[in-house]
Amino acid sequence: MATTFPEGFLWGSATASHQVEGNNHNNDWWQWETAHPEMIDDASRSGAACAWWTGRAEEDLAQAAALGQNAHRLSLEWSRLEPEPGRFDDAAFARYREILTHMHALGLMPFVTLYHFTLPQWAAAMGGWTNPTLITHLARFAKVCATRLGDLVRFWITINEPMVLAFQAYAGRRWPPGIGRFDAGVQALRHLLRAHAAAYHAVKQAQPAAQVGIALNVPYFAPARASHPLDRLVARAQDWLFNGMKLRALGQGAFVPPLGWPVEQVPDIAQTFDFLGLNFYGRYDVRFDWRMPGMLFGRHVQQPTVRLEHNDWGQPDPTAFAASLRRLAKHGKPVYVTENGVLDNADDDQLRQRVLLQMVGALKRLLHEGIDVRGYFFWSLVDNYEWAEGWRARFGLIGVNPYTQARFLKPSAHLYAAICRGEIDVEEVG
Ligand code: IFM
Repeated sequence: MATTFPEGFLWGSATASHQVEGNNHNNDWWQWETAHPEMIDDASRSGAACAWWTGRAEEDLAQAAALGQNAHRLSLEWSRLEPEPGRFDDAAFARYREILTHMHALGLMPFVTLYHFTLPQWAAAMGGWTNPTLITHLARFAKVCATRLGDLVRFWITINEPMVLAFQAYAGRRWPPGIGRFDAGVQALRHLLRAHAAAYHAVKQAQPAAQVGIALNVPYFAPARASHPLDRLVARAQDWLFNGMKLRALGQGAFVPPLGWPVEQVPDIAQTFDFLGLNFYGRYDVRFDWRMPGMLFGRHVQQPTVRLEHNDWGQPDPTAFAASLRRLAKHGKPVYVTENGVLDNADDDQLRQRVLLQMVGALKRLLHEGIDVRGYFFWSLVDNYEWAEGWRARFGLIGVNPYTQARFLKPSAHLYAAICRGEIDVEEVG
């Protein structure tokens, strides 16, 4: 029996500019990789990445379409399109038009992210997201993009994973600018959410029929010992910090930071989305640990029954995935899974195949419950440059050797193709 997903359901995969295009030498990440190889696990650089800018985009996207996908999520590289404040580059716009036109010809519905982690160097030099001026800069960029590309793009995503960025780059030190102060993280998140709202209105103004959303990484935080009061408390605190705070701002227009920080009413942020995008990687089991104030006294522990080579993304648990999706759906707008995937460095990617089947099984269950999920984008179409993990962490359906640009299809690419084409009946999970 064939898998029953609604007519028009979008099955795609996702990528981001810096991770695939190559030679994005005018952004903050290029500068960071060059100046701080010690901050990248394998000291590698993005370099030519997957060579999408110089022509490989067409080939990989054609492969996605041949594998039964009908949508693709990519991002625009701000540093290419606006290399200096207020100066927009016609050649870069032309290249994106070429890629987007090609996607339409292949039957791939574009979902386009305006800002996916990389800032033009001029914006980074202004202090990045500690500087509220970036709010109007992103809004202007959004308006120009919608004006110049709106005939090819109906679905826009303003910002990718604002909280991950605030956490890694401002509260933490792993990503540029590597400030490492909790207050800088809170400030960056506030500015990012305001920039999202400003970009939302800017796109709608230029292109009223556009559907504009935001991609949120919403992991599931569970107490490591289910009935332990301190584990429960710290799991809730981490959930508030990582998930609750941004969802409250987007839903009700109140910015409520933890630890006694003042509450700020931000009504201009409330309801600034036509859909919500869920990026889901895993469940974190949180155990109270008084030695970890920076993590709100919660340590992430791995259940002894789970074996993963890397646990930074949490346990890829379908029940937790379903809970995060239900949580976003409560906001009353359509939901898209804008990213879901798992690190698996093995060429025969058995873990990736297992996880894919479980997550699609959970999705099927949610659709039967009546949850308004309209699409699923696997992260990622191709192995690509994984930020602080460099080339060491592989997430692709298609294997890529960044040094030779050789490609190969992993078993998960074929499995996903069978799912997209409705050729296998995935078992419901949950
Ligand atoms: O590669 C990243 C992507 O840029 C944002 N979401 C998570 C992915 C895997 O870590």
